[in-house]
Amino acid sequence: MSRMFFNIAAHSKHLYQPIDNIMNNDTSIRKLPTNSQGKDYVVGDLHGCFSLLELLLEAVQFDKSRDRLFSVGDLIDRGPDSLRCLQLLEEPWFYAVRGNHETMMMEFFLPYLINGKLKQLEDVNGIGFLDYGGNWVRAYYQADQQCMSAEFDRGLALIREMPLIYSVGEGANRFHVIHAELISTNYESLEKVAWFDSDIDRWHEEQSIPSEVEQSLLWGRTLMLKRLNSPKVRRGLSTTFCGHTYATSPSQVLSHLCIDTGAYVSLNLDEYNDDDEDCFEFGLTLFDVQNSRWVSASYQREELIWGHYSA
Ligand SMILES: [Mn+2]
Repeated sequence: MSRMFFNIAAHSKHLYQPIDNIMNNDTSIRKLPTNSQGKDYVVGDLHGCFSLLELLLEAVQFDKSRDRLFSVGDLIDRGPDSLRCLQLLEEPWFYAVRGNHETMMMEFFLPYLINGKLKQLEDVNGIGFLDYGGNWVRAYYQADQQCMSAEFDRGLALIREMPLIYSVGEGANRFHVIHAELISTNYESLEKVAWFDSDIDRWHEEQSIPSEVEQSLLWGRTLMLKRLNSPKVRRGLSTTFCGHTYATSPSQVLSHLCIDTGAYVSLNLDEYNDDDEDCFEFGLTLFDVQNSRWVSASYQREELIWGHYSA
């Protein structure tokens, strides 16, 4: 896969070129063939919890020469190593869709991306990014030069190329990776409406995702919060790995398999006032697509939790 970068390097302003579009929309949906050489894994919302991912990759003996790791997005914010997680996007075996946190970060830095200068690191456009977990970026602000560090700029450039949907393989082996959900915004007022593989194929052909679909992909919580007694599998929609809304174990509704189990929640359980024993199940989950097995690592427990998922 080719990786394209745009030059936002404020420290090399002679190379600076203004951008007219915050995201590279040509790559909103990426299709990949089945991995015939190795295994495919999907990991839940990393939120900077890089060390948990390292534990999991070691536990499954992830083979960087043959296996692929997909991410449901939200690589950054809240946890300890946000930039390190973003830098995973440079690895040839790593494929992440854009989450609402990457989107907020790009919107926050839009004036910087346009001007190449950042006079102060304040939330002037009202997005709330800094308060919503983005405070870590302060460490990379170079006030004397009114710009971010070079490695941070590189991370921003990587975000611009993140798609909203990865669609992998064909037929019965097909699966998708998204951040939140593929559900119509009219879901509650109308009949159940989950989008289908055929919609994804059409958006891919048209190289355009409708804006209301993009909102659901980034922010939707209809499925995970309402559950709605819906069947686990939605005919016409292949297994769709997603995150965004955490639970204590992977669960499936209308073909959406949510694998966000609250990695950053396990970082500081006290904040959540959760007396429930279940809280030790929070962590980062890595899902083995072909074998429907998963493993979870947490900051609050030494041992990994292994599970097998059956629809
Ligand atoms: Mn999210």
